[in-house]
Amino acid sequence: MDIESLQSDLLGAIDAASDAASLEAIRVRALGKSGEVTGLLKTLGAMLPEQRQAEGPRIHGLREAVTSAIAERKAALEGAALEARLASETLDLSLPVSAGPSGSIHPVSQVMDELAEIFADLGFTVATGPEIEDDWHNFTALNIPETHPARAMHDTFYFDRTDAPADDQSASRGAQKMLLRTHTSPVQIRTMKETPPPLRIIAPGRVYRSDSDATHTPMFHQVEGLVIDKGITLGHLKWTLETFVKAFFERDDIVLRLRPSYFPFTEPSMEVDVGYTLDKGRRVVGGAQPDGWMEILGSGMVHRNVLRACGIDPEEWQGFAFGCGIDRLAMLKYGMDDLRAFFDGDLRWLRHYGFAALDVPTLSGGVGA
Ligand code: 2NL
Repeated sequence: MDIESLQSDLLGAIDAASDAASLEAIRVRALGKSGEVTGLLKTLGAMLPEQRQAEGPRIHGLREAVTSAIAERKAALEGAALEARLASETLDLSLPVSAGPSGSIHPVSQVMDELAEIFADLGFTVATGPEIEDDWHNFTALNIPETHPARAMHDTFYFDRTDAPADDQSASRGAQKMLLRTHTSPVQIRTMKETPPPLRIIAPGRVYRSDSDATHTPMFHQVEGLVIDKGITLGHLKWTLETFVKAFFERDDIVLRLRPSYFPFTEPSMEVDVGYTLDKGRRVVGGAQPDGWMEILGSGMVHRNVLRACGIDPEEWQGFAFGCGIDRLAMLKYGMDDLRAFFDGDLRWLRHYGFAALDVPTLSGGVGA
């Protein structure tokens, strides 16, 4: 066959190829190892120089024409295939979903909801505030002196910037250091300054300390409670904590032990232990005759200096406050042993310990149910 008719033959076949496979078959037939064009190229070696000069450009021209025709046809076929796919794979976003949500409620969120519910029954509301705080609200107003170890760099995450907007306290002190709050107490400070007593609030949320090991994470969750009223005593504090712990652990045989302690913001101050009993070597909160004690809370009567800093007259108003770690409460109630797993985002852990997403987040969804 001469070169012209071979070329028109091949170009015709390329044009007629209707899919990638038939196009590939033509490429092999023409340009493959023993293809027709390849065969012609091989004949060049045996030709006399003059003959090669005449035939060479014609055979190379044939190869180029076939190669570019194949490339063109390939692009056209791929374009058409994409168009067809786009047309067939349209997504109707208005259709109803076929599966329910697959996420779950994190144990920390579950416990926060439980706390809000328990304290709502006792007349408390939930207060929130900024996680980026200034020195005054996080420390000074809480009667924490400049020299207190809690202010040291190794505990507190400070920001570089010192040009905080000056409020009425800082105006006389100049620019304030900004920091990540180390407890949720500044929320209560803000509430006391803004809302006249009586007050009953809890402040749950994230807090930050520069600390990281098996039992400490640099971010953790805390809940604090505050009551300000007339004639408030340690008796009110003790009853409130007992009522709370019984409701949270869903049993009545809870024994609390109050030990004298020290916090700069309360006077007197107490640490609260809860009795546990051993069940196959595991500590379980509760039991009328405890096998041992676990510390779960810090508390006390609000220091007069704190009340004064918030513009409340300590001769007229008294109060109690308490604070505890939410992550630890969750571990005790739901039997988790590694704090760090809380913040790993491991889906297997979340599926195991998480709570059903559409559950009403109440005590009835807890261990008792
Ligand atoms: C602990 C101890 C505590 C408070 C927090 C507080 C807040 C204000 C005034 C007075 Cl605004 N007190 N909070 C009181 C006692 C203890 O927490 O060990 N937390 C993990």
